[in-house]
Amino acid sequence: MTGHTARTRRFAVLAATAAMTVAATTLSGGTAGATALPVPHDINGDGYGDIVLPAPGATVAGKAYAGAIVVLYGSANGVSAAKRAVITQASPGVPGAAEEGDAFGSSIALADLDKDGFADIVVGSPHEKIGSTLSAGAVVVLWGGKQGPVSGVALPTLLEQQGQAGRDVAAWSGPDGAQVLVVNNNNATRLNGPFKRTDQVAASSYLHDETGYMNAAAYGDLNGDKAADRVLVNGRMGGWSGGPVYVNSSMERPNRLHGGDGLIAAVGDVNGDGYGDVVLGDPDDPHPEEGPIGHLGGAVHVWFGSRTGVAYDKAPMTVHQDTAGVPGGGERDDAFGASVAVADLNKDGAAEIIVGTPGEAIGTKAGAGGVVVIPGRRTGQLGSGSYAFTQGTAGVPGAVEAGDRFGATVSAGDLNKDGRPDLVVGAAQENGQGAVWALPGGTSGLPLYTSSASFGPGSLGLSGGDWLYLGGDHRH
Ligand SMILES: [Ca+2]
Ligand SMILES: [Ca+2]
Ligand SMILES: [Ca+2]
Ligand SMILES: [Ca+2]
Repeated sequence: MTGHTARTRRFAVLAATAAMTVAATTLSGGTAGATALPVPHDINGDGYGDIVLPAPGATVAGKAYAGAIVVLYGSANGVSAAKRAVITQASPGVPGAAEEGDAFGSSIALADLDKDGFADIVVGSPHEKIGSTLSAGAVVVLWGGKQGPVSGVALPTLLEQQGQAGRDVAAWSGPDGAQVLVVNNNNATRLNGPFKRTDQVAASSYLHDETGYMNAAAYGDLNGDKAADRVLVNGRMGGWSGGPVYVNSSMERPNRLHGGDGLIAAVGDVNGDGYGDVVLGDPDDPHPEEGPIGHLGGAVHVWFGSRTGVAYDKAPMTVHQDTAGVPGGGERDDAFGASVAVADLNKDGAAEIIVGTPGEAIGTKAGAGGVVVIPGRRTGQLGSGSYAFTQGTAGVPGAVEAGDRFGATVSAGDLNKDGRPDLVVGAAQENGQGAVWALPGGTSGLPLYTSSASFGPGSLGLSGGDWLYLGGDHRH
């Protein structure tokens, strides 16, 4: 893809509208929030993990950028376009109405919120107009079930006046109950369960009040108590390459990670000690006026969990393309860390970090993009044994083209019930509209490139022009 700058602006105007009240300390750059691929969960209860794809720029009944999501149901053969559901705000049972620029599907999270055995889908539409407020944002839950999602409920977002509620969402279901985190422009709201299909969600709490530009949220278990720990990531701020990061923050206790810096987060047990670790993607190059913060080409930072959670005063372990064992080298605009997922691909007990580098040049093709997998390990510096793949890897469908942004989003989870996580990769600008790849995990942990499949808007029945963002992109 090339030459779509004018349309980017059109999307930005349509989709971002008046709520672009970016804090003065924010560097220019990101407009919409984190648009990531969720971790697969079983939505229809057949035992196979299902993946939900964002398509926030899809046209719905003539409404440009109204947005859609696509459920690809897992099976013994993984996912296929034949077993899918395309869901929009015009679908029966979905709260709200499909309107131009809503960007439904900008954020997605999966968890069994009502604990009926079917995973439920939390979907944000951050540019939804509420009353006369443009881009107030809205979040809905679509209930999982045997027939897939056929009904849903709107969640209270509490802080609509902040704008862009649903920039990102995270969801949790554990022995301690269910929770949803809703990120808006400057803040985040936690919604506590119980979530019931028959009731409005009752309990909600105001969560966080640091001045800033909130970008992303994640849940995990950092101290082994099987209860939810929350990670919130600010957007770009002056003096940082990304934004500061907060763990279990509240109005009273911000709990900011020392030197914490990134744009997106994922949680998984990278060193196999039973405690979830916070993995941050920090894709931005050091800013010339702000000093040498960040790493050229981007980086990933890991805070290790422990019995007492993450150590706020400790430095993280940092990995980038100039770390020994990691393929490639850090170059301007690689955007290593633009997407991260954590999953134990080779089943050795230490989870791998899957990192997107959507800005990476492949040969002479600028911004073609790639994915790097960093093996988890119990001790020592992460990096050794890393490997990378692109659309040019033998067996991977597609071709390396400039500006595809392959790796703009990544996810991992078992879609074919063989016990091994499969990889899902988005290329935000494939043919200008985006596309998604599913790569089955092999016995060695390496993806089975020759068994992988790709899905474009046509194969999924989506309509729309350029900037459809099938598969998402963390920075529109
Ligand atoms: Ca399923
Ligand atoms: Ca459920
Ligand atoms: Ca750990
Ligand atoms: Ca592993």
